[in-house]
Amino acid sequence: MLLRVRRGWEIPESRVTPEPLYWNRRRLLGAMGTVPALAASPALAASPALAMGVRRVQPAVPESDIAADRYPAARNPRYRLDRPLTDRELATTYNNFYEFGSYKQIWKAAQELKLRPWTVTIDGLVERERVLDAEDLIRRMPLEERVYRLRCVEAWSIAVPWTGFPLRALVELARPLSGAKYLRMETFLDPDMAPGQRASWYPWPYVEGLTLAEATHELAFIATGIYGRPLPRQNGAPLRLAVPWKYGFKSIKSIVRFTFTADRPDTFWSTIAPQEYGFWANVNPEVPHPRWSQRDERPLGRSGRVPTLLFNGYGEFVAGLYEGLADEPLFM
Ligand SMILES: Nc1nc2c(c(=O)[nH]1)N[C@H]1C(S)=C(S)[C@@H](COP(=O)(O)O)O[C@H]1N2
Ligand SMILES: [Mo]
Repeated sequence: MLLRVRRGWEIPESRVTPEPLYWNRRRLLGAMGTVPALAASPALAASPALAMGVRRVQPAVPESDIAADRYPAARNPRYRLDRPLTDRELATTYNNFYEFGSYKQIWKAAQELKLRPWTVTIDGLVERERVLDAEDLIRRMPLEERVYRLRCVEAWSIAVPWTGFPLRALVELARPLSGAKYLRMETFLDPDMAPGQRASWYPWPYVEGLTLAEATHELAFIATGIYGRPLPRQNGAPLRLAVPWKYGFKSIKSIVRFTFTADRPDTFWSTIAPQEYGFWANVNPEVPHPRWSQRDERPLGRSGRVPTLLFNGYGEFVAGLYEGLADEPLFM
């Protein structure tokens, strides 16, 4: 049978890191001597278990308190999973958020993310540019819960209940002009707060983009919460994108700006490694990454691998978006 089962060690972490500067980073870590200390987080410094030096304590992962009274929201039953939910513990302590470091345990460093004030700018080709307070924006949106899968290009995956609102609701609020063809999204820029942003070889701030057809597709979601509570900082508080048919790097975290443009925006990863990460980044098990196969994936918390699905299993929803675009590199 065609199903190939692989073991975790067959794809070493050094090969699945989505950037070509692995050795630079190793050199830098060596120069720094240590990885960032737990004591950097006031919330953790106060933990008696850590003060006593107890190892392997269950981290009490703090969540944000933005519009906390709006949670939990009713689950939208339209979106279903083919697998169990990932444990909250895992999905909130194994993350990619390069602003806080290029290792998976950035959740500690990410507690430095200051959520108030947080403004969201809507600009570019819109009827009227505006700056909104993130909490006000979240409060005026219709919150719902959706269980979605997320497939990282590095071949690990999670299945989580996001709370949030359709990106289309934000596009409608923005009233784009007819010349708008793309939506560009940008993460905060604050190297004092986010140590990863002091790494000058990255093109900060993190930028992602969608076509307007993608951005107004029913699946495109702005997550403001997870597991029935506001997002923890490490998962992209106060608001982040969730586009489950695309590789995880499209789902940009901690957004401060939505810009409507006529031209396709340059994105963070496609600027760093254009031969490896493209604009479209739709999941396809048949199209390998230049350095590894995308045929299967490792769901966090489960032993063994499962087959990766075309459009991450969302083909019935999204395949129509790409008709007539066969010449585009849709799957990288
Ligand atoms: N701003 C920002 N957004 C980001 C990233 C990042 O490094 N910075 N990493 C991306 C990648 S590669 C993945 S897989 C997902 C991970 O989301 P999670 O940590 O909530 O599972 O966030 C994406 N959004
Ligand atoms: Mo990723």
